[in-house]
Amino acid sequence: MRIGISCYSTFGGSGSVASEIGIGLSNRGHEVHILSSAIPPRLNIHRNEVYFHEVTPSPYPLFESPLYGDALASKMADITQKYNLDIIHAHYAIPHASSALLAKMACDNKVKVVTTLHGTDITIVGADPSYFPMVRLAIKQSDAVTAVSRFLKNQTIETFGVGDQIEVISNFVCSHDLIYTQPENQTTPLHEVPSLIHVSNFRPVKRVLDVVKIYEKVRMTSPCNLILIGDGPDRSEIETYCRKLPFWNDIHFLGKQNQVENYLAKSSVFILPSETESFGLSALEAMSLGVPVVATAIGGLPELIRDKIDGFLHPLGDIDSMARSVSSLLEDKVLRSQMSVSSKKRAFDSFGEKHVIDAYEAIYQRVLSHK
Ligand code: GMT
Repeated sequence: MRIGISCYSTFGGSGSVASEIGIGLSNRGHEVHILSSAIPPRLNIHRNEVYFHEVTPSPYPLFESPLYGDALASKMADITQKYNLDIIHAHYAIPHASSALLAKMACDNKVKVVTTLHGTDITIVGADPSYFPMVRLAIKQSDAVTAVSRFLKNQTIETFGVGDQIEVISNFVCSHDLIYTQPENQTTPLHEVPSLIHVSNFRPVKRVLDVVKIYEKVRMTSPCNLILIGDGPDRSEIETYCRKLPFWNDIHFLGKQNQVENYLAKSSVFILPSETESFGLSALEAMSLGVPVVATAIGGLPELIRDKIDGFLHPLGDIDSMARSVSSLLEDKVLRSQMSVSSKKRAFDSFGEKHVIDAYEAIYQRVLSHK
């Protein structure tokens, strides 16, 4: 099949998932075209045989801001016609899905549109009145819609009153990446001074300040470092807060990193105290490297992390309980080792790449069989 994939080029999960799907499909012999404003970090086009098409909205004095959605729709229509695409797969509804529907119209309905809902395109931004009608239209008019968790499907139906047809296809870990090629029986090494780690886009929904407060409590009994990876609107304020702490030198703000796996593999506990999380790809990636997760029992996280087996789940904002769980993992090496093994097994047994790529291929074939 000839498949166009549109996504954000950020370090965030939806761009990573879209890139990995593209690579997986290309490895199976499909012709894959990625459309985005820049090459997504996960897409190593020197190594993977996928085409990349940059979307560049031209400025014009009349426009108050660049018209990305229109430029994307035009690029989708252009690429569909030039390469005779069968499918446009839109990742994150806003604006990719409505742009894809416009492109479909521009191509006399000769291309099918598959939309994957990722998270805040439903739970936060999509529910905002300024985007709601377009997201609802995309859910109704796409040839197929998928969601990355059961939680997200239910949330879509509850919020938009449509979406019974949505298929749940979870995110996945990739066996082709260096990060996932450690021997099966190798668990995370237990270091003399352990590190806690958090990876996110530092948006309010991630509650990174909770991570720091958990660390402050854990530090009272267990010596450890804190590694914070990523960047975003909350980083500066949190960094200012941390600079006032006596153990500021043990908190490492590393910014955006291409090789997060290098830090994950050396860490003892991953902390994810999000306010909402439709899936939690960063948690899955930590688990795949044998790092137990302490997180909120929210959104799609309980579909991924089994409480007291792969890590610990707690109510939103319950910093005391999360700190106790982190401390227990640091202090009890047997517990940590058991959870490390379960996490890794859970990641590969339940969230492996093969059945996810199979599922997307099956959807493409199905929508193409409907003339
Ligand atoms: O929705 C967002 O805020 C960003 C989005 C992204 O592009 O990373 O994250 C969502 O999609 C990821 C990939 O499917 C999921 O792993 C994240 O849980 C989800 N984020 C939220 O629901 C907050």
